[in-house]
Order: sequence, then structure tokens, then C-alpha cells
Amino acid sequence: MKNSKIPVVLTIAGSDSGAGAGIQADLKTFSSLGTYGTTVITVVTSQNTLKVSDVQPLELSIISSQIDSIVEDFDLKAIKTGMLFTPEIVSVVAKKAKEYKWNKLIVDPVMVASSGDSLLKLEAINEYKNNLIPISFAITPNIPELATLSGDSIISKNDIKNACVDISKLGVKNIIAKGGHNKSEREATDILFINGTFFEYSLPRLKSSNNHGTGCTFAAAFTANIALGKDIKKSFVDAKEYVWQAMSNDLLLGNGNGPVDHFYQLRK
Ligand code: PXL
Repeated sequence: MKNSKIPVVLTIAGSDSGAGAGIQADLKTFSSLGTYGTTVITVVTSQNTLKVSDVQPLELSIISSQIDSIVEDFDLKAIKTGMLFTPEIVSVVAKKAKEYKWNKLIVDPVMVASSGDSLLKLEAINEYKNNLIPISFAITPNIPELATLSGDSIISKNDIKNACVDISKLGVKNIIAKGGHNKSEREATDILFINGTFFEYSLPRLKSSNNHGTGCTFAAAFTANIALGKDIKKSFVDAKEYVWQAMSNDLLLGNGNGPVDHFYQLRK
């Protein structure tokens, strides 16, 4: 293998035709942060900032062979998953992760789009819990995803912490609970549960409607930071700062929840 100058990362996720979330958000984030992104597409969505109007999963064999193609030729420093949609896709990804012994697998358990459309079949939740989460390095649920995975109802910060403890019993060591959905708070606080202790990081809540793809962008930034060799806490803090900056820069695109500006540095 050549001695590459740039860390290579991989996202295994769905395509968002509006390019605010999914594979497109991941690739922009990877590039913006100085990593080389590769992509395995799981599903194609017909989507804009207003709604998801169609979803088409790809055949399992081409999902599998995309992964094989990347692994054959690139030295992956970290891998992220996004929209996996069906239990069968979750299962194929888990099988490949085990086969290739991925030890930096970041699982963003995507369930619902900012438009409210569903991005995961209910039957896939158990597949996540039984097969993918136990072998992941970190997971990055938002509050509704944390509630679904833990089976707990979440109202307070204490509920978030208890749910993290519950989910860690599946075997995952690092959990980042993204607090953006907790709209009652003036600050947006994300909580990292690492080696049995909690670490919180807050930034002022932005009153932006440009929040399409923020979850994907955060997880992709965290993945890039890990690939760049940053430790877990710094990867977490820097990922949150990146999303905050990207959200602050209003691109004013689309009539719904607009995309964030992944390349805000270019426009400052
Ligand atoms: O942000 C979650 C997400 C993930 N993947 C795809 C999406 C979305 C949200 O819209 O469209 C493909």
C-alpha cells in the first residue's frame, strides 16, 4: 500500500437527493475536515428539504460488494453507519464489520428525518441491538433514538444518563447522546458516556431552521476526528463545534429544513 497523506474514512448510509443529510452530508463533512471519504450506499431516497417522497433499498449483494471493494483497496481509519433502513441491511453491515474486524465503527442509529419521515423499519431495531451496537466503538443517538433503543421514556437529563447506562450493557463503550431535540433548554447539551463516566458539552441553542442533516454531520465529524487521531473527548467537542458553525452559517436553501453549510470556512 502507498503511504497516503490523508486518513481514509468510510460512510455506509443512504443517499439524500437534496444533499443535506445522508451520504452527501457525510462526504462533505469528511472533506471539509481533511479526511478522504469513501461511500457505500444502502438506500436511495427521493428527498428535498420538505419531505422524503420515495425510498429504494439496494440489493444486499451490492451493499456487500461495495464494502468489499473499499476494504480491498483502502486502509480505513474509521467507519460510520447512517441510514440502514431494513433489518437485512443492518445484518449485512454487522457481518462485514465482524469479518473485517473494524475496531473504529461509529454507529449513528438513524430512525427519523427532520421532516418527520421514517428512515428505519421497526423490525430493524432489534437487529441494531443484537448485532451492530455490541460491536461498535461508539454510537451517536439523538434523544428519541436513545429512548427507542433503551425502551426508557426520556424527559430529564437524568433520564438521558440512565438510558446511556442501559444501552452500554449491550457492549458499546462510548455513547454520545445528542441533545438537540431537547428544545426546552436554552443551551444544546450533548452528553458523552465514556468508560462509565459522563462528560457534557453545551453550546448556545441556535434558532435556525437549517437543521437538516445535523445528526449525520455530527456523527461524520466525530468519525473524521477519530480518523485524524484525536482522542474521544476532543473528537466529540470538535464535532459539536463544527456542526454549530455549519448551522450558524445560513445558506437559505429550500423551503423546508435547509441544509447546514459544511464548507462555512470558504464563506467567512
Ligand atoms: O439525518 C438522518 C438522515 C440519514 N440518512 C438519510 C437522510 C436523513 C435525514 O433526512 O435522508 C438518507
